[in-house]
Amino acid sequence: MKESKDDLMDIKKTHDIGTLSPSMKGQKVVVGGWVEDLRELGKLTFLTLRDVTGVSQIVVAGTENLQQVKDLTRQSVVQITGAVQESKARDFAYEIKAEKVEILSRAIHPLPIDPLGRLESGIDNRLNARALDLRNQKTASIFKIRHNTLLCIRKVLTDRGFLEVNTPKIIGSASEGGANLFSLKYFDKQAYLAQSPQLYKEQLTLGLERIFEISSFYRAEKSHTVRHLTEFTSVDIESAFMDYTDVMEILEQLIVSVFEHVEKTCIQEQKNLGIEIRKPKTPFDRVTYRQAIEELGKQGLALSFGDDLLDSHLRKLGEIHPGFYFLTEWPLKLKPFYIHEKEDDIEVSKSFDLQYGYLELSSGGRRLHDPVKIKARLLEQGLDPVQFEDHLRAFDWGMPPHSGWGLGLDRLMTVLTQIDNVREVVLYPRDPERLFP
Ligand code: AMO
Repeated sequence: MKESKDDLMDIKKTHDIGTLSPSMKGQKVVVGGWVEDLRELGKLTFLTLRDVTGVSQIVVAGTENLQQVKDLTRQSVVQITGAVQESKARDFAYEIKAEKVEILSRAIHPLPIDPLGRLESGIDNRLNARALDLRNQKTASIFKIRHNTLLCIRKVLTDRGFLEVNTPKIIGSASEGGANLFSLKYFDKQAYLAQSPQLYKEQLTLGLERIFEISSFYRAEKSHTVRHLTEFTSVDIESAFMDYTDVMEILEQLIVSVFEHVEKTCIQEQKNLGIEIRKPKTPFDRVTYRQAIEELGKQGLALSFGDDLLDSHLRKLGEIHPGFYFLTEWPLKLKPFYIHEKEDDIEVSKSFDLQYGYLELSSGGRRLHDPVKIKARLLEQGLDPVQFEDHLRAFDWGMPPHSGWGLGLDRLMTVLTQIDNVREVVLYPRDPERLFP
């Protein structure tokens, strides 16, 4: 069988652009990437070639090579074989003199968005062409920071003795109760998408003591805000033999470590985004719910014990406590059935939210581990204990006291990158309107 030109072509590169330097003068290299810019100057054509690691200038000369790049569109993918040489260009410390130019894939013209960002595109257009949007260095920087955040979270929790687990996302009954569940047909049965790993993570403390999960969860909420998605990423931990104040301390340390790690490892990314990531001040303020309603009362926002804090209240509290702070000890009746009461003040719960100004980043608390109490709380909240039978069984097998939290990774990313809209920090966000791409 005759091989086609494509089969014969070696598509590999010898170097990523980011590894090249002026000290490699004279060395032959094969690089590949996409053409950001293209300028004809007399008998030469200059290409600006980018790959995921960096950007370089390519000098193209000679009839055959010039013919190759003559009608080349920006963002097309090329492979260049050539030698590193000194450059006279202001922006480049070296350049590559092309010996061979291979066009691997042509980009159409015009493209749906300008990935260089010279022509500004609205967020909807950018999300509709998300893969191309990632060639924009600002957008790529967000996801490099996200990657480094995840690396750091895994390291910190592993070092603290937590084991990473994966719990099911297709479930047979509601994990937390409530109406915001997506339902789906599971062959001839009714199933749901998990809102949270809550029940599984609690059960797992029975055998594994300290666990964490980083995963997508689903909420069928028709919220059109910059902080809500229908599919979001949650970092969840659960630990046996810890109280709520212990897991708050872990959360605070984790946040500080993430900021320190990203500050050090994502220097170019911060430049690209025009931001400076700095370690937050510690310890974070700890404000009880009772203190919070007192503070709000002084600002003319009168609330009684047991009232939920609305967006307007949280915004006011955010002005009083800018940055990170814990809002603790919520009225028990405002918290889910699994949250433990304070032994010396049973209307109050052993719970907390981590706030960044008005924005809720995490919530957690000490859990009930006595099945009799859990059943009573389910009934109080109008939930049917029969629906929770599988879960409750585990509480008869020797369930240790335990605490945990769930942290919204996407919301944390908006704080780190100083970008308001959560859609910017998620590759393919899902909200009530957006199901594609
Ligand atoms: P909660 O429902 O407060 O708690 O969720 C935990 C954190 O997840 C994030 N989050 C969201 N982010 C984006 N879009 C959404 N629709 C969305 N919903 C929630 C928030 C929130 O603080 N089981 C408990 C946690 C626990 O007690 O361990 C729970 O799910 O940042």
